[in-house]
Amino acid sequence: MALLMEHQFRQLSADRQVETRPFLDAVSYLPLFFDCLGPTIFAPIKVDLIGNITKIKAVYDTNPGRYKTLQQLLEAEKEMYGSEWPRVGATLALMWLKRSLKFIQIFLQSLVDGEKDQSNPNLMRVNITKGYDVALKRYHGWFVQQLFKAALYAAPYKSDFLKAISKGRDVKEEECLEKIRKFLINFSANIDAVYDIYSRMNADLDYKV
Ligand code: 0SG
Repeated sequence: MALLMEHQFRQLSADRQVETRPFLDAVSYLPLFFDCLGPTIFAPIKVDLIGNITKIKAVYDTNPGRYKTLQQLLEAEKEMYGSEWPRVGATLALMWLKRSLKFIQIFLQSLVDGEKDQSNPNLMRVNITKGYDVALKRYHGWFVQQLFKAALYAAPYKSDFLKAISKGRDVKEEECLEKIRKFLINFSANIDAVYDIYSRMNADLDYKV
């Protein structure tokens, strides 16, 4: 759990604006999360996630003052790109990034809620599938959905996953789940706020890859 707790997301202020810089700092550690699921097989997912983060950061770095919050960044791109928007620039990258973050959120929430396959309680397929169904499935065509089903069998046991996110330390399951619960408070609030921006600005797209 050390992996997540050392890089907590910021608590949002009352206006629920997500500041771009701290958000990018916090998400930059999340690709490591996929190493804990399996460094080789999940490498393409990690690459996709790093690509999203790099693209958003590149836009932010051109004018940190103008893009102080994620909402300001989307508003600026909307004006800049006209009819091409929102399938362009950092807006597109953040649209996909938020889905990967939502996958992680729902998966971890399901783990801490104790959802499990009663006959195989050390497997995480129930939790991973819930994350996938909520966050990603509707944006994936038949082929990618089949890849997901196959990849599910390469997912680690829960005990090994919890050890990996605890940086190799042997921690008690309940202790680790309690830390995940704490991590999820700010993490979930940030993700919900990003989803709200896309919904308010009508910036989400429904196409499948
Ligand atoms: C889900 C399948 C898991 C299988 C894992 C095993 C093997 C890997 C095979 C590769 C498949 C990886 C899945 C990646 C899919 C990507 O196509 C999609 C869409 O990606 C976006 O496409 C990019 O992220 C965008 O990048 S951007 O920053 O430049 O804007 C952009 O390129 C966009 C295309 O836009 S368009 O040009 O069409 O307008 N990515 C995802 O779906 C996110 C994947 C996260 C998966 C996490 C969950 C998996 C957990 C599995 C655990 C068993």
